[in-house]
Amino acid sequence: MKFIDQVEVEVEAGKGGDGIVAFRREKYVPAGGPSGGNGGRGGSILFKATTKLQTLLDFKYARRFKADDGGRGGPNNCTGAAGKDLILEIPCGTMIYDSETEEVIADLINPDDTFLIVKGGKGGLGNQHFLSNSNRAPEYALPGLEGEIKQLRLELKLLAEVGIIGLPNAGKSTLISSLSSAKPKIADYPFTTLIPNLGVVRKPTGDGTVFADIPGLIEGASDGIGLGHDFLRHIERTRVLVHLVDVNSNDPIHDYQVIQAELSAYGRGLCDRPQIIGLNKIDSMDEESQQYILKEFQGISNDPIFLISGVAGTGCNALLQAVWNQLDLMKEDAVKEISFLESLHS
Ligand SMILES: Nc1nc2c(ncn2[C@@H]2O[C@H](COP(=O)(O)OP(=O)(O)OP(=O)(O)O)[C@@H](O)[C@H]2O)c(=O)[nH]1
Ligand SMILES: [Mg+2]
Repeated sequence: MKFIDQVEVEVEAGKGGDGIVAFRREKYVPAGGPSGGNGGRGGSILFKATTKLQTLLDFKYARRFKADDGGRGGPNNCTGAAGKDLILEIPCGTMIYDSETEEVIADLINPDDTFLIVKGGKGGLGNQHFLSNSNRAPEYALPGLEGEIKQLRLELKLLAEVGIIGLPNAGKSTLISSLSSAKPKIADYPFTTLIPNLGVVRKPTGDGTVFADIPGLIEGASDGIGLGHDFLRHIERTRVLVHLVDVNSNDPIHDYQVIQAELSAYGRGLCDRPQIIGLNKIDSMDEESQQYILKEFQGISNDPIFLISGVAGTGCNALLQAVWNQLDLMKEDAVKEISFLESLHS
């Protein structure tokens, strides 16, 4: 269901104001010259990307947008007021298509990226403009031009629905390569992966879901250490997080908490993203220690927790099933939210 990730809208810029015909009226001047002012230009419509929005839900009900028309010209050569521009905010990562030709018009990725989509019509010229030696009293003025109109399709592109996070070396790249056909570099040192790897993981129903192996999360990432902000921004565009912890580390609970602290320091709802915890690399641990560490994590988190081995594939199906359940749950919530809003509008 693509209710909130895709919408059709119509945008119409304002019409330019008409120019007018007027003549100066002054005391003791029997026939003043032409003084009709030009019309003001119509307002344009711009899109602006913002991190405040995560979905296109706001466009579900308001589908037609029109900027203000320009004002008519006035006497005494006064130009009409310009129509106010209309700025429509959209979530970062929204692509704008022309719905008739399917051409991509713009792709607004970064916060504050702005794009002028339809331009306001020019104001018409007033009669003062047509004064010439052969015509001292022009009796005509031009109307303002119509504003542009476009039919658009907005589509929000998530980087990935599922983000795999964890400290360097937790086994993120190994997991994505075992779940999908992505083949990232894997090595036993931190920062092997420098940019997110994407991989498509198939659900039992056959649909593909994009997973991202998100590297570089370390203590201080939210303060911009390393490429911290870039990585955290990528996480912003995911719906569910798989949080991997290396069970062989000196202090797995501390590792987990470092990442949680970064998510919460970054803000923007990252620490509220549903998480599924994968206690990874259990192939190198005996059963008793596995149960011990599982209990420890159950003591500090209410999220679903799985003992897994990305290398051997142990526990991965159960973890994936939890991911699918979570995504289904979120879709159901989105559908409910929309039916609720629809009931308010009907
Ligand atoms: N025993 C064991 N080792 C694993 C497992 N998964 C990954 N490793 C090893 O852990 C090391 C790090 O794995 P990566 O997949 O590169 O880890 P990463 O989280 O992508 O690391 P960065 O890209 O540096 O952030 C490699 O030596 C892997 O072979 C596992 O399930 N079991
Ligand atoms: Mg990696």
